[in-house]
Amino acid sequence: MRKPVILITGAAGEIGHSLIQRLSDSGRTGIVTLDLKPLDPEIARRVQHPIAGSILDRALLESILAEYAVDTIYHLAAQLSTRAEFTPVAAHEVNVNGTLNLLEFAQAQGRGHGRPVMFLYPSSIAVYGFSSVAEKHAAGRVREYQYTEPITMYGCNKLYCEQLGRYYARHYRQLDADAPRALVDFRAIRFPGLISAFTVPSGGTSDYAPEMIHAAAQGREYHCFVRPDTRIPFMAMPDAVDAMLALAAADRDRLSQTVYNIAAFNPSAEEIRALVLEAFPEASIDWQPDTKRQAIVDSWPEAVDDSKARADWGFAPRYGLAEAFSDYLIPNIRRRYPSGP
Ligand code: AKB
Repeated sequence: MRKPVILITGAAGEIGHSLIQRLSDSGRTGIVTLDLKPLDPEIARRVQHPIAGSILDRALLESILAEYAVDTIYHLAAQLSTRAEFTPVAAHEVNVNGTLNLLEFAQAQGRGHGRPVMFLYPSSIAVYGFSSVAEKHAAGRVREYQYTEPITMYGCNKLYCEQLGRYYARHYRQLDADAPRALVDFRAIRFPGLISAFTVPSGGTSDYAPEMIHAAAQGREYHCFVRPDTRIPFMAMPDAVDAMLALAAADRDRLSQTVYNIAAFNPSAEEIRALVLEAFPEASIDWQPDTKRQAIVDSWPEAVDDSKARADWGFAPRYGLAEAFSDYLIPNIRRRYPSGP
């Protein structure tokens, strides 16, 4: 008998860290993880089987298939937008071929145990692409299908994988005489920039917000790589994890689409700086925009329309901007860096 489990790829990353904590705090056992990097020991103890390896290793995926009955996959492994621009082919390999491997894995799992495998996929606001700041301002809150002409490899990869997921969920091998049942229950969320009190991201372009806060809390100066007026959507990590769990728990019949925007707050970089200075008045934060990274952030929307997520599966974030700082970020970050200012 294969053991029923949840599989989390990219588990050592920021979302993985918080997701594992939340699942295990709620009593969920049977978590198997796959990542090249080792998990933090505090996270690893909550996992039944942390597997060190790559999503590109098909033999490894076969062995997981043979050992476990995977009901749900959180496919978090990805190369983020800044990193992907330096190694676009490698990023495509991980972000697209890795996702294809996992979708095939899910289909095979579903065939093995005869029921659909839930496939949760974190997409991103990077799937959007504006050609100018004027167009971005004029667009305001964008819907899922608008302005999807990304300018980054990561954005292209995420947009395409959303489509791949929809294909596996609805049209897989549609011409086969014995067309297999669609056994992948694909559900994607387009995440804004995420801010965690416990981890600092790396390789992304929305990283300026979390970097600014964590630097101030450690008494380190910060040179912000975007202009003060830069505005994109952000969200506190607990709301992102809650959203994934809420989408996973939603009744499939209520889901009118496979990909959902979600939104919480969308401060300018200057507004973030002001909140950081309120908490850490001695913080030294200046502006040193990097034209190339700035262009990436300028191509992302300043706000997204999440009315479908709210209507279909009840998405409702706990934290607005002020509460994210006062109730979540600042108290936890102060505890995290006890020798900070
Ligand atoms: C990145 O900056 O690449 C990510 C994202 C917005 O998806 N944080």
